[in-house]
This record gives sequence, structure tokens and C-alpha cells, in this order.
Amino acid sequence: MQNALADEYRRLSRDTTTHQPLAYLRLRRAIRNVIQHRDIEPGQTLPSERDLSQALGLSRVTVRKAIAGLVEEGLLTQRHGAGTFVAERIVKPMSRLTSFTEDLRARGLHPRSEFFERSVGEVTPEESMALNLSPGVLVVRLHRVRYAEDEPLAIERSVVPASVLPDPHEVHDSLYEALEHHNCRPVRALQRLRAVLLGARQARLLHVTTGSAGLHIERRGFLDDGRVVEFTTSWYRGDIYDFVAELQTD
Ligand code: 16G
Repeated sequence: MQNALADEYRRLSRDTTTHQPLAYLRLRRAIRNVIQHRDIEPGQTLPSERDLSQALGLSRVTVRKAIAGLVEEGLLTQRHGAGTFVAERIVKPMSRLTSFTEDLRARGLHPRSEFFERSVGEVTPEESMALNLSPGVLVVRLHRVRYAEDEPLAIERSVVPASVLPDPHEVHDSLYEALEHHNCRPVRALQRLRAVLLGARQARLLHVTTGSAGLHIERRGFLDDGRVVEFTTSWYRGDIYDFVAELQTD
């Protein structure tokens, strides 16, 4: 693994198209790439700070700074006295507005969706409250199971104004990619999360036993001008996901 990382770091140092002058950012990119390419698997240990600094000719401060950023992003975890590992559980920082697809790709996993529903219809009273829409307006509804390879990780039901995304079949795997095509990817979101016990149908779809722990999350995503662009209700598997928030005093 150390060789793969050293090769990737050197490749990035030579690459003039993506040249990143700051060594710690270059190393961070190299670590991210080897995780994405699966040269290092979840649960495996990263070479020690000292080994990395020697192999790459970098100071330990630089190596530490590169690693700290990836720990914050949730790609790496640190255990006191045991070293730094590629995170096994999916750690999602609550402060970053990312999509399911991006979260999984960052870990070298292949995300995909299986749809139960992709339809257009008149907004319901609940949806109109959540999306700030007037009665009678059309919305697109997506209901799907989200997978990493063949492993189901979440169930999601998204509602999007049809004025933003007229055709639900534009969404293949990623809703945010489709919204991006219309220049309507949310830039801010409000999210509410609570613990739930998964019911029989949800548990069956997620390949866990009925009554397993799940996370019920509602997200309202906003455009720059304040319009609500998505209202998504998700049920994430509690045995795989960690949601992490950074807190600061005022
Ligand atoms: C995440 C979001 C969900 C969003 C989806 C878009 C959480 C809890 N939920 O699952 O609100 O609609 O990503 O992902 O993070 P996509 O672009 O891969 O469809």
C-alpha cells in the first residue's frame, strides 16, 4: 500500500494539469485516490506518519496536516496508540452538503439506485408545506433503494418541483447530478435526523432484521435564491452510517 501511495503522490507531483503546489493537499489527494482505487481497503491501516514522511521526503507536520483533513472528512479514522485506518463505517460529516453518490465514490464504492417510483403528480398538502409550493403545482417523485455495489444502504423518497426537474427519468443514479444539469443543485440544506427501528418492509429492502436500528433523515435543500429544490426523506442503515457534526462555541 505504501508503494501505491508513494507512486500516486509522485504522479500528482509530476502532473502539470492538476498541479497542486501545497504538499499536504497533494498528499491528501493521493490518499483519497488510493482509497478510491481500492489500493487500500476499509479497515486497513495507513503507514505511520514517520514512514510516510521518510518515503515521500515530507516533514511530519505536512503528513499530519494531510491526514487530519481526511479524518475530518470521515475517510480515515484514528485510534489512540493503534494508528490511522481507512474508515469501515461510512462517516458522513453533517456540515457538508454532499450526495449519496459522492459519498460512496469517495470511498471507492460503486453507488446505484433501484427505483420503485419515478413519477410526476400534483403536490400533496404535506409536500406543498415542505417545498413552499402552491396547491396544484406539479412535482416529481422518486422512491428508491440506494446501493453500494449489491449492498442496500438506504431507502429514499425525494420530491422535487417539476419546474426545476421536469422529467423524473432524467435521474439515473444521482438526483444531484440531474439537478446540476439544470443549474439547480442545492447550495444549503436543513436536515432533521432521528433514530428509528426499521419496520418489516424497510428491513427486508435493506437486508437487515426487522427492528434493526435505522436513521430517519429529512432534508430540505435550498437554491441560492431561497427556493426549496428538494424534500427528501431517507432511512439509512444504522449499522453502517455515522453522522458526525463539528460543534463550536460562539
Ligand atoms: C443523500 C441525501 C439526500 C439527497 C441524496 C442525493 C442524506 C441524509 N440525504 O442521500 O437528501 O437527495 O443524497 O444523492 O445525506 P444522489 O445525488 O446520489 O441521488
